[in-house]
Amino acid sequence: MKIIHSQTHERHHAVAEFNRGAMVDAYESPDRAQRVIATLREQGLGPVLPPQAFGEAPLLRVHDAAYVAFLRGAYAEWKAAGRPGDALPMAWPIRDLRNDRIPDCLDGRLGHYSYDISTAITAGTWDAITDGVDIALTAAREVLQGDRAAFGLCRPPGHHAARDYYGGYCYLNNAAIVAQYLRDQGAERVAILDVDYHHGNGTQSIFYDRADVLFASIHGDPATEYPYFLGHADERGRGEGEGYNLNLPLPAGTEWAQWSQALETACQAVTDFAPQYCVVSLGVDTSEDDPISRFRVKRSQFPLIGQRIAALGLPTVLLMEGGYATGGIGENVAGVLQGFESA
Ligand code: OKP
Ligand code: ZN
Repeated sequence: MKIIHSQTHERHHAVAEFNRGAMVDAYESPDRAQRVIATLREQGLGPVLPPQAFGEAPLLRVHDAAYVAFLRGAYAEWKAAGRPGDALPMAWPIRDLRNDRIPDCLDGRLGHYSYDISTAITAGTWDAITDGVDIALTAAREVLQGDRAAFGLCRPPGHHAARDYYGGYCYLNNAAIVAQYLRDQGAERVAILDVDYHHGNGTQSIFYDRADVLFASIHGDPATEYPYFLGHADERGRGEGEGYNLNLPLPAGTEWAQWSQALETACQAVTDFAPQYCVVSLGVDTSEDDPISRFRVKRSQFPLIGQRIAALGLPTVLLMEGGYATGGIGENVAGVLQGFESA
């Protein structure tokens, strides 16, 4: 299958992230995508193609225009204010604090448009995230034009980003933008299958009221895992969207036997939905080696994920999300893609 990749992601490089009371090296690093592309090439997957430019229209179908303008300018504003390092928020409008007035000052807007402190806006963030959207859309275009599947090697990931806020290392929601693009190109129904360890709260939020995009996610139980505040099984969609959101939270320590049962449930829901396309939020942080996650999927089991997704029999756009065990990230992604192709 075609792999869409460019090196622009390297411009997004957070100096450090706040974790459990200390600043540590950022887990979401350029090294991740470098290792993935190196392994995919070694294993003869591909061809590897560069992204085409789609402009801002497709991302504005999903994201708020003022939010996008904020992302574009935030780093320059931060530097103009004489701040050191990367742009980080300090305060957020929880519960009865106001969301309806966007503060004038930069610190206020950083808090208004974000929900955690782990998601730095760096000098090259805008370049990397807009290139990531082009990567995702280029993969989608290949599938629209008849390819069985394509892989977009997006970095940073996207599934925690909602219509007008960022967090969880995510700024623009690549999977949501692709699903909307496929709809706009004429697909009636699109399924998004999210197999990243973390709940795709941004994707859920974007499509929560809609019956035309199914969101199905297998993830660490938010009672104990990031993003903590969304991703429970009782979130089933709202209004017309009721019944089109499926969360399958699993406990820390979950191994293949239980995880693969959840995959079966999610895949059955996708099949019942009868979509024209499937978009996969492909995180490999379900690995037993992942430093920030707590499932126990083994390297030898990643091909089985690809096989099961291929068995849906749908034109499929696979997009990179998480995976922080840099030693095995390339092999695990390659395993999914090989499994898909062998099915
Ligand atoms: C992104 B994706 C604090 C730990 C919080 C945020 C995890 C984001 C995961 N430093 N980490 O879903 O792989
Ligand atoms: Zn994740």
